[in-house]
Amino acid sequence: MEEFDAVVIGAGFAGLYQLYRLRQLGFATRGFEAGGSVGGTWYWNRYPGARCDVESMDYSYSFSEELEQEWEWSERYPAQPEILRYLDHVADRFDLRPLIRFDTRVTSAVYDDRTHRWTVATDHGDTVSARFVIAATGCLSAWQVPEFEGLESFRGATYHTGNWPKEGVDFTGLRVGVIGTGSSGIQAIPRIAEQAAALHVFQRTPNYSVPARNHPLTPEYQRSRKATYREYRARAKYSGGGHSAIPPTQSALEVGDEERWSEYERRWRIGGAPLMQMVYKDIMTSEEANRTIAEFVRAKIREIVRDPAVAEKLTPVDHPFGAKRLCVDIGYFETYNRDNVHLVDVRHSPIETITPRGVVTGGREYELDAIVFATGYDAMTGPLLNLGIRGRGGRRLDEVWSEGPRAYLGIQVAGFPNLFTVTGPGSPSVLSNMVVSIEQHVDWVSDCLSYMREHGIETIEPDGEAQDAWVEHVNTAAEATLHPRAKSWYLGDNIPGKPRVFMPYVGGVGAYREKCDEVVLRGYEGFVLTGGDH
Ligand code: N01
Repeated sequence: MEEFDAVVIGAGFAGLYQLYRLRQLGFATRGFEAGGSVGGTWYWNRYPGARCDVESMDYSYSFSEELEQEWEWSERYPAQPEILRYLDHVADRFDLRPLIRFDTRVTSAVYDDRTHRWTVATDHGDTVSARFVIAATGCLSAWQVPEFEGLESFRGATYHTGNWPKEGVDFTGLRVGVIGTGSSGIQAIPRIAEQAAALHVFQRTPNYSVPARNHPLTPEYQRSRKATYREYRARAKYSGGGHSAIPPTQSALEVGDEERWSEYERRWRIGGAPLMQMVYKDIMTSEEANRTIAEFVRAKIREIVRDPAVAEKLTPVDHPFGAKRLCVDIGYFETYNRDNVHLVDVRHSPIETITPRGVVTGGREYELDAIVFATGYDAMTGPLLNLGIRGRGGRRLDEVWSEGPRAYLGIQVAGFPNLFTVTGPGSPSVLSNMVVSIEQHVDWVSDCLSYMREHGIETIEPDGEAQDAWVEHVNTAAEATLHPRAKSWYLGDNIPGKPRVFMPYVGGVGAYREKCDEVVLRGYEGFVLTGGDH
């Protein structure tokens, strides 16, 4: 059995940077990646319209000034092929590929109480031993197709946005059904509509979406941003969401109706999520404040969509603005003005069955040549539970988390020594610019491993009480916001039977970073370290 200091699972933004850091520190490391190349979410999500909703100059690594200066982004919001090119470039520039076994899925990771080592097995028959396992498996990588009756009988093609064919799909002249109107559906629908003969959108919950106002980046803009990149990055690290937008101090309710409306209008014209979410300080904490912006977006939908009945169906009314992940689109609502696009409400009459010819709902069969599932993910916990993790005493992670995820700082789980989760449940993760959160976690883990080596420490894992207190804090923080007022994947609502627990930490990346640093300064407070001279 090959022996390593560490195994890193996943080769997306998190895995690549983790491999880079560990090699730099001289740890013998093996990476495993289920995909055929690097990229993680950007390797799999090749659906038409796939694009990041964080601006490209923010959604990029900060660890290398040279990389930061030499890479040129072409658009305000990077499209999937460009992000994948960037990650390919990173893998080559830092020579990371030799560390990774591609097309290889980890099937189990089992801790040995006697040797304090992990045995990691894969679907390719590899079995390796490592002191540390670092799950860089992403928060949104376990795609899910609901269990529709008759699905396997469908004679046309089926796709999931999160597992899109590498060679692409040509929908020209086809009758296409898209199920799901979250971020993925909202991006894919306008592009598929441009090709399909007829597009049926099966919508269960209408969503809030704001325009991206995407545009090419001029060389002058890039030059000016790059001139102050360091200061900018420093601000982002201590911000709320991992970008440098200035946090509002005013309440939406302190402002007159007209002034507030025109501020929303101004920001709608500029486009993008942070600007719309951060207009006033109480948008996500006060129902009344939230209603003002929800009403604004509803009015926009009515203004854009010509058919009032369709506009009505597209209008979100059952949850506050931003309580589910806010979508960012390019021409989404406008798409419903096309003659070939038909909106089917499956809230009131859910999809009954899928037949060889199409989808049945409301007593009608919609004949289709292809179905696109934009139905989301078993978020945050799914990718970890799929690894077959067994910790101290052979305890399975899925048993330990049977009532919802419990982790200390979202980075380690009591009972699973030397296992680290990059952007795990209980960390800001999906509520932030992921790259900022990833770099912070990877740096924390790398420093921790160095510290352990320096002091001869054998194992690290959370103390149960510290973990309980953190989980409690994460829940209390979420309850102070409007997030729990929506059914969302943040709470596991999209997976039947999944315990309803708010998984990401709403406290912001700056406050969270300070907490993580403070824990280290206090000698890894809340962690149990064994062996060594600490
Ligand atoms: O998934 P989702 P996603 N019958 O879970 C519907 C990130 N992301 O892939 O809302 C009918 O949000 C479901 O309906 P409902 C981002 O963090 C980022 O779109 O549960 N419909 C919903 O409409 C995002 O939040 C980017 O009622 C069913 C949809 O499927 C996250 O990934 C781009 C159904 C699922 O929406 C996930 O987004 C893309 C059923 N049985 C993704 N089951 C950017 O950066 C589910 N649905 C821009």
